[in-house]
Amino acid sequence: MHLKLLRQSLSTEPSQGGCESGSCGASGDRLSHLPDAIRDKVHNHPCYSEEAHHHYARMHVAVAPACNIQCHYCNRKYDCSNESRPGVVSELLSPEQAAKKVMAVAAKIPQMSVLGIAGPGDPLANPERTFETFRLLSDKAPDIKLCVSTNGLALPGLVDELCAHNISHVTITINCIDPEIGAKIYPWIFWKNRRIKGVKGAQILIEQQQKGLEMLVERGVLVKVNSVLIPGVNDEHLEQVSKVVKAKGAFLHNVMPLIAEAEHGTFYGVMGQRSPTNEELQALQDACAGDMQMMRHCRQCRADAVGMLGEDRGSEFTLDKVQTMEIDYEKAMEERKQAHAAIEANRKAQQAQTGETFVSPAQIKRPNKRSGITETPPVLMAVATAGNGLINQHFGHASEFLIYEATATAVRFIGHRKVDRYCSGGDSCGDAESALQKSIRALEGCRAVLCSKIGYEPWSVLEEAGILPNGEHAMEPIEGAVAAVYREMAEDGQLNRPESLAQMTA
Ligand code: CLF
Ligand code: SF4
Repeated sequence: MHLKLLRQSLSTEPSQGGCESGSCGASGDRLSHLPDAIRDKVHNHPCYSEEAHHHYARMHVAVAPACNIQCHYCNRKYDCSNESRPGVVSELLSPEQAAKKVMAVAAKIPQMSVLGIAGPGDPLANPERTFETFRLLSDKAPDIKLCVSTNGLALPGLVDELCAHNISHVTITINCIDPEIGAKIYPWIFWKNRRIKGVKGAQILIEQQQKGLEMLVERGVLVKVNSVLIPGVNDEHLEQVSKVVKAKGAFLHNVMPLIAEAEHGTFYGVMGQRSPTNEELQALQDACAGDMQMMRHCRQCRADAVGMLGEDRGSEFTLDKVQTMEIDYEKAMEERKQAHAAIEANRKAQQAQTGETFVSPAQIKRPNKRSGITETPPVLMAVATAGNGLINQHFGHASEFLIYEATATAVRFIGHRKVDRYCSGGDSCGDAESALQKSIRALEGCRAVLCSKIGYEPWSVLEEAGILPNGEHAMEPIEGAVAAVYREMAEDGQLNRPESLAQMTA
């Protein structure tokens, strides 16, 4: 019984029944339900495995400037917002410059495991530049996984070439399967030397995306589908999209919130189209999760992002800096191999530790039914982490918090929330008060925040706001710590509240 509950707590998604097959070992390896070939592909890919993103880094190279469609959430002055966060223009690289940059990053960041091409336009609308970059890298950095993200229009015609370059992971952005909805997202596509507008253009795009998905799955490439959630446009449609792409063999579905700021000059931004709230995003992800594995840890990276998801070390690797770097790639590859072996040993130890520390909250006293309380409610907790799957960051140093939901039987990751750092030390504390208030707003709905340390001042303010600061689980694995805090709250009677209050946390 205990092991079963532990396994549920390690799952990133509600149980699909896979654990009952006997394939879940006591090791707590949460990818163990996957066939070996797929497990090999995802275990160190920070986007395809939620747990891997605590340990491994990715980078993008911006080699693809052109695009063959127009999305209403995109302004070409900025990166492709299918896979990127608009806001800063990436430094465009030639394939040779890109290859050199990848080798420099891979030599300096031992966690690096994946190279993705995701813009700033559409990689497959720039096939020569994209494939030349992949060709150079397969030669020079054969241990790096190759990944690409596309709007899908040119995909079917390039599937063979993608496979010839050993591209193991492909993301297709599919926002709809209904051309009427598509016409509200894509004003035009460029197809066979003509610009095709409205429903007709959207119809062609959708057909190409679906065909490309089927072809990739047939060839054993892992496909992730990204969808931009646009309230009032495709919000009621994406559950159906999820069902269809799952049926066609997509491995993962990543529903991302629309980013539409007027200052980005996009059609949606200028028209005042709103972005979804955290609650709307989570509700849709939960609705789709019944049908397939959902990605919830996407950071909507830039087309030249470098580092762990959520951090951007691009400024350490600008073109001028990279040009002057001396790289002994053979040596770097060997060092990375050792670093990855250490990461894997650490992951195993953490999973074992989680197993030892995790005691099911279901084993604690049940609430008294006469009080009108029927069940300990789910609780949201925020976690400050600097990586490695541990509670290892000072509250004031966090620029984002991971959000977990604990229930009586499971702990699951549900997303992240960005904040302004409350404290950067030294003389920069002038804005601390407003930054703290913003953090508190960002943590709305959370009952606790787990961090390695926290100062007295923010402690009091958080407590007053009903968010319990907790520094008692510093350096512990996240899921085990969240489960332990839930148990402590339940034992203290903090969860024994009338149903009306309990609903506030869900
Ligand atoms: Fe890059 Fe995308 Fe490959 Fe990852 S990102 S091409 S699959 S290596 Fe990842 Fe960034 Fe989200 Fe993309 S967090 S935006 S899903
Ligand atoms: Fe912009 Fe990307 Fe859409 Fe092209 S596919 S219009 S680059 S968001």
